[in-house]
Amino acid sequence: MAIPTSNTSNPLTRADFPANFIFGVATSSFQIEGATFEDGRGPSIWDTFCAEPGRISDGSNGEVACDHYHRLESDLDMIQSLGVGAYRFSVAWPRIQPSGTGEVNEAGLAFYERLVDGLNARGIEPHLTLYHWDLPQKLQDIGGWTSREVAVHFAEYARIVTARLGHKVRSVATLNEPWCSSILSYQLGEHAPGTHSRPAALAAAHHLLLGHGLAMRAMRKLATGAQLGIVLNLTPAYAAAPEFEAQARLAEGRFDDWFLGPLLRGEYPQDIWEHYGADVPQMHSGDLGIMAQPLDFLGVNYYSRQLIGADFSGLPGAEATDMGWEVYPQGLSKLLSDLKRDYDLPPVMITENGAAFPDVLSADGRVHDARRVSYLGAHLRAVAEAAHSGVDVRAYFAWSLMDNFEWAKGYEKRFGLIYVDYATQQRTLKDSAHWYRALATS
Ligand code: IFM
Repeated sequence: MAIPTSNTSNPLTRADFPANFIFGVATSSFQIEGATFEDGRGPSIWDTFCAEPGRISDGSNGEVACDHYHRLESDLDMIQSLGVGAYRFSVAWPRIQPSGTGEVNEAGLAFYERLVDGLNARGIEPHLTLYHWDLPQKLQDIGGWTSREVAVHFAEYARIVTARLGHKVRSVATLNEPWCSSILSYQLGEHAPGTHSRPAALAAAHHLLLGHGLAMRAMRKLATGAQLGIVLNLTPAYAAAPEFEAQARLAEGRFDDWFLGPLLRGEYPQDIWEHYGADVPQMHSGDLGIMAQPLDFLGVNYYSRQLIGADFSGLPGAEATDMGWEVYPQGLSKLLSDLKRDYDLPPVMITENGAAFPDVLSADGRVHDARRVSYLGAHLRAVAEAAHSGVDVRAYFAWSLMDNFEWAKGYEKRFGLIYVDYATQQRTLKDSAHWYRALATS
């Protein structure tokens, strides 16, 4: 394997990555599918949230999105045209169980089976995520993730999907970014259900991890051959000056270790537990043991770092994406080496990495997104370097396959390798897509 250098004039090739390294692209159900009321799908918390005035900055919703539900075959061809080896997608729970429990909707299962069969027929590995935030509304009506019962229902949903598709997919991840579906959703109020309570958020986080553990157990019993794991969004914290070290530790502990600890060590980080005081979740004996199921992989989503004690925009050479997030590939290097140092780490897949920029379709019919090419190149180089220094990292999924519904930011933020004209649903490969294909097929 060639030693990757930080010299950007030295282009990356497959040879910079371990043999069998997988290059993929990722999406999630609510962000691309549309067809929210078709074929028996029940309402989700995101349908409800979008209907509340002021929640989504452009006032949009997921009813049409990228119309992927109706364009499945041509979208599969489009993925194949990228030359990637894998596609990560999520299953919408309310398509499978419209009420979150009980009755199973065959049309929902059949849709994802067509998707998985279509990927396999095209030689693309399917990587399935069970929960990317579209909770059935009926389960929110009993408290959502603040209710312990929902963890039990999640395990049953996981069993249903894995019994049908587990033998046809390469991996199954239980949850995508539980920090977002707990803290961002129940404490910071930015995502559905949009509440503002720290105890509720910590209860939600606890039940999400419990649901993960119960689902892992149920899926293991099925022994389908799929690799089983979970996806976390991890964000290393840096202190801008020595006097901010303690705050940086707190920030990283709350964001990363609160989830990594129960999953990989069977314990919450003691310092953060004490910091949360009376807000900590109600635990039943045995919960931590359930959460710490052996993982076949850890999915890592990385976008940026947290800088504590300063505003990064004041730093020389600072660059921000359209989300206002700092471009900081060194954070991914630090994250991967810290994970290896601090935890008994299973194999890692980078399940999301990417950037939003205000892309435009040019008169020449192309989208010249040079900043995205540079962002992806720098982060992929960090991954190659981490692999070279001994981190067992096996895959990289660019976020995202195509522009899509960026949650509370609606359709205004474009993360895709493929440009979507929402008026016509026409898809156009951006320069970054051509660049990524050249790398993946090099
Ligand atoms: O679009 C999201 C995705 O759903 C989860 N991870 C972060 C992405 C960009 O914000």
